[in-house]
Amino acid sequence: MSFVWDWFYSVLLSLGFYHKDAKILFLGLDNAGKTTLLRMLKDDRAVSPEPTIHPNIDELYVGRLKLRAFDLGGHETARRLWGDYTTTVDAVVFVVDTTDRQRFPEAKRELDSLLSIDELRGIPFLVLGNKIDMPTASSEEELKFALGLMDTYGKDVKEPYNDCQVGCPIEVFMCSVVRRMGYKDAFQWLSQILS
Ligand SMILES: Nc1nc2c(ncn2[C@@H]2O[C@H](COP(=O)(O)OP(=O)(O)O)[C@@H](O)[C@H]2O)c(=O)[nH]1
Ligand SMILES: [Mg+2]
Repeated sequence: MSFVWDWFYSVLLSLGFYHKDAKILFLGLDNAGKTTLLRMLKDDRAVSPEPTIHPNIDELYVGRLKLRAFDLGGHETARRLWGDYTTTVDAVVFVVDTTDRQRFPEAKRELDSLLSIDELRGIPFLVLGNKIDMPTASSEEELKFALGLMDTYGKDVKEPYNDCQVGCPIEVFMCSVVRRMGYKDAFQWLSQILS
């Protein structure tokens, strides 16, 4: 636990995030693993007592950094609640359950609609293909195809991203939140993009 946390915490510190008002939105269909991920990132350095403040919303404060998770898909109230949040969002983490192929089209619809929101234009999108510990999980290739993300930013970030004209930098990383696999590389990518 503390290994991931210490790593995450040091990334936040190195980004100057800890003392900065920044917001990272965790979005995705219900059951994707957002609450589990935020719980994983929480320890006593986080101020909020429990991440879950509402069945479809989680919130976590780390210093002045706000992490917020919302369920998408069929939850119009949740959408209304996160609507006002988009103006100052620094990054979006979009979590997908890779074992739930039936809902890939629904996940794609939600992702596409996020990518078309003006306020989110130019903001980095990290797509996490979660639950790869399960034998039924899709491959990265299959997920990218299902989400229409065959042409992504690239995992090797050579320089910080600062040109919003060409659209959102978006990349897919496969992970297992419960096994604590994969998301370290993913957040590393995000932190390099943001730095
Ligand atoms: N096998 C597996 N199950 C996971 C993983 N992450 C989350 N889950 C399970 O998926 C279910 C939904 O997780 P939750 O965090 O509540 O999803 P949310 O609706 O996006 O907040 C729970 O039963 C979790 O235990 C993972 O990496 N692997
Ligand atoms: Mg949840």
